[in-house]
Amino acid sequence: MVDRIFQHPAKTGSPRRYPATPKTTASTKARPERAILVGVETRGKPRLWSLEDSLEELGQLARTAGAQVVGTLTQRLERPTNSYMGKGKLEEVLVMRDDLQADVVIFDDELSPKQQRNLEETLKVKVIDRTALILDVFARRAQTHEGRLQVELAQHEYLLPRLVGQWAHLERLGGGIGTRGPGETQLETDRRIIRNKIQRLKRELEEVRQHRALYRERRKRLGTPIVALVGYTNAGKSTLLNALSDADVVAEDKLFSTLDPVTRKVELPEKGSFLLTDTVGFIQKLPPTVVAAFRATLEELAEADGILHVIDITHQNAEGQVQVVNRLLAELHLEDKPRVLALNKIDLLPGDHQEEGYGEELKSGWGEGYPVLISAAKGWGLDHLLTAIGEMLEHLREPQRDLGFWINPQDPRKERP
Ligand SMILES: Nc1nc2c(ncn2[C@@H]2O[C@H](COP(=O)(O)OP(=O)(O)OP(=O)(O)O)[C@@H](O)[C@H]2O)c(=O)[nH]1
Ligand SMILES: [Mg+2]
Repeated sequence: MVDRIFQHPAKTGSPRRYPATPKTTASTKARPERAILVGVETRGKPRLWSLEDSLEELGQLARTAGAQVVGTLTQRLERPTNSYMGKGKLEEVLVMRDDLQADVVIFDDELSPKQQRNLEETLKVKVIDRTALILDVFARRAQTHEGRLQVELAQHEYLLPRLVGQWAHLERLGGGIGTRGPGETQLETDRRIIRNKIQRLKRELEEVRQHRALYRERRKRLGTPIVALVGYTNAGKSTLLNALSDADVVAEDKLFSTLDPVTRKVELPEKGSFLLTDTVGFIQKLPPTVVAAFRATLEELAEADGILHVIDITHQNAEGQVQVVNRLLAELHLEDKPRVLALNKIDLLPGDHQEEGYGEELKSGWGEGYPVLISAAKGWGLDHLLTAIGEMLEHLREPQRDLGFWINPQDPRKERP
């Protein structure tokens, strides 16, 4: 699984290439890696997620990366320690490691290089954090040149500060091979290799971005409005794109099925059409380096005229997911774009969906944007959804009209369209 991003460049004799093909030794083929999940909740830190929900999501990520979850462990602490958790709890992890024959322990936050090193020393087993796991899943999903470049960039940015830890560790053990060198130490050489690689990736991505910008310019000149699908991972964005167009995008019950942007034309019922773009989903604790590395993809959102936010209203933590998406949209300076909220998967809810006024109460409290109830899988509510999108785009075409409602439906001055 994720070990390939920890492999030291010096050990391979050349800069690492990502995504590397995982080794298919007899043992890795025989059984999936057995993983223990560990999470810590610190007091006083504002949180949208319960520890248990967050670990469940971590488990989904781990399974997507090909691991088998054999155990979980949680702790509530004042603040994380130099080893992420308390000494006593670490003893428990050690016992679990042996009892459950675990190959890897996965931590539900990004570990500092120091924490990582301490944990590896204590646990004597592979230690992975949430960021590395997300990057591993991304590496599996990236199909296009752009996607792969972005994942590689994020992986190298992640690796750079962690090289220090690995070598400091060796030095403490009394130096030895790799810690001495004529003129330039091994660590400096490796850092330089990684920095050069980062520069190269950034240059290549800049070319991709410029190409994309040209392409978008051309699309703009054609005058077809663009709507961007956004939402938490697994909310049903790709299923909706498939339902609204003849797209054949992979949609499955896995996190981050989609990584690379896909755009399809969608016809409106009355007249006209728009372009609908499906991109990478969002997730809690998405590290800033990943967001920065995915700039080229996320710029697709910036160019959109409106946003279609897909929400899985059946998810136990739907409200938390919406807040994560809203927060990321604000970080990307997209909070002022008009929005339609597709409240998805209503087929999983009890009740008579055909009944007049069904689910009216479900529509409130989701925050900014115009809410529509749908089931992307069953094709329910799509006509209403298209009408709402059509009206949003209509408002955009007439700049003198007030867009306020689409941005804040709670604003009492605005009428529903
Ligand atoms: N019951 C039900 N399942 C749905 C509905 N829409 C999507 N799903 C399921 O939800 C899962 C995720 O759907 P996707 O369309 O892949 O979700 P996504 O938002 O594109 O997810 P990522 O690309 O992974 O971020 C799949 O198993 C879909 O079949 C729906 O309306 N009802
Ligand atoms: Mg998808």
